[in-house]
Amino acid sequence: MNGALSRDPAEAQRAALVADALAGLSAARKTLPCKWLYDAEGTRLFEAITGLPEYYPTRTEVGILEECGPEIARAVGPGAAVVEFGPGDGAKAVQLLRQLNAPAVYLPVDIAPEWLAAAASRVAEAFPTLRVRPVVADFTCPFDLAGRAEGSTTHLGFFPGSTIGNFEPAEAIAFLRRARTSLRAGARMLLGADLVKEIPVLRAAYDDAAGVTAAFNLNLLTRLNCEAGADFDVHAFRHEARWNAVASRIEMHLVARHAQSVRLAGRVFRFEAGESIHTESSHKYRLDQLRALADAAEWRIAATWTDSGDMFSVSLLES
Ligand code: AVI
Repeated sequence: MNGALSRDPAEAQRAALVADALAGLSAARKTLPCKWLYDAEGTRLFEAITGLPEYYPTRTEVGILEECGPEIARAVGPGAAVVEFGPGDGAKAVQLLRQLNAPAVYLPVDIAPEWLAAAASRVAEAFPTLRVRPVVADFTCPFDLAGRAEGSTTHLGFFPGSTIGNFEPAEAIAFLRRARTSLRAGARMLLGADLVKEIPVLRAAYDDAAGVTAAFNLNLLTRLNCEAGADFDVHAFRHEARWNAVASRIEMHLVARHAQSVRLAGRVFRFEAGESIHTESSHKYRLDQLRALADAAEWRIAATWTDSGDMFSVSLLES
C-alpha cells in the first residue's frame, strides 16, 4: 500500500509540521509557516486576540459590515450563494448573512472538518431556514462547488479578517486567481483587507499589553515540542512585532534571549543571542495597492467600504 495514502490525517499533519520545521529552521533566516500557529491552543488565543483593545481589525471590519450592510446587500442582490474561505467560528458569516437580501445557501470551505462543523452549526442556529453546506477542501487550492449551490442567482466569495495579508503579495494574487476559478463565472468576492496606518497603532495591535499575542506566538514552540519532538526552552525566546517598511508588513518573530541549541527530529539547530524565527507576516495595503492586487488576479474592484478612520477596508470584487 502507498505509505502516504495509508497515513491517518493526524500523522500526515505531524509529518508536514516536521518537514516545514526542518526546512524553516535550516534557512539562513529561520522561519516557520504561520499556518502552524493554529493548533487548538493557538486558535483559542487568536480568538482572544480578536477581542483585545489594541487589535482593531476585527471590530473595525464588523463595524463596516454593520454600517455598510444595506449598501453591500444592494450591490450583491438577492439569492446569493455565500462561499466563505476559512470560516473560523462562523461569527463574520452571521454578520454578513444578517445584512444580505435572502441569501440562498451558505457554503463554508475549510480543510479542518471540526472547524467547519462549528461554523456551520453557528450559522444554522442563527438562520434556521438557510441551507448550509460545508465543503471540506483546502481553500488555497481550486475546489469544486458543482451541485452545491442550486437555486442561487450568484456566487459571492467571502474572505474577511485580512487573512489575505498573511500571504506574500504573489501568493495573494495566486489565491485570488484560484478563488475566481473555484467560484462560478461572473462571481463576486467580498474581501476584507487591513490598511497601512501609523506604526505605533500597528505595533500595539501585534504586541498587546496583556501579552496574548506573545502567548499566541510562543505557543508555536510548545506545539513543536509536543508534536515534532523538539526541545525548545520556551522561556528562552521572546515575542517581537517588527514593522518592515519596505514590504509594508508587520512581522512576528520569536527572538532567542541567549545563544542556545535546539534539537528537532534528530537535527541540532544553533541560535545566536538575538537571532529570530520569523513566524508570520501581516501585510498592510493602501487602496491603490489592493486595486493592483485585484487587477493582477483578473478581478475588478467594484466598490470599497472603509471605516471613518480608514483603518480597514471591505471591497467587492467582480470577475
Ligand atoms: C489571521 N490574521 C489575519 C491575523 C493578522 O492580523 O494577521 C493573525 C494575527 N497575528 C497576530 N495577531 C493576529
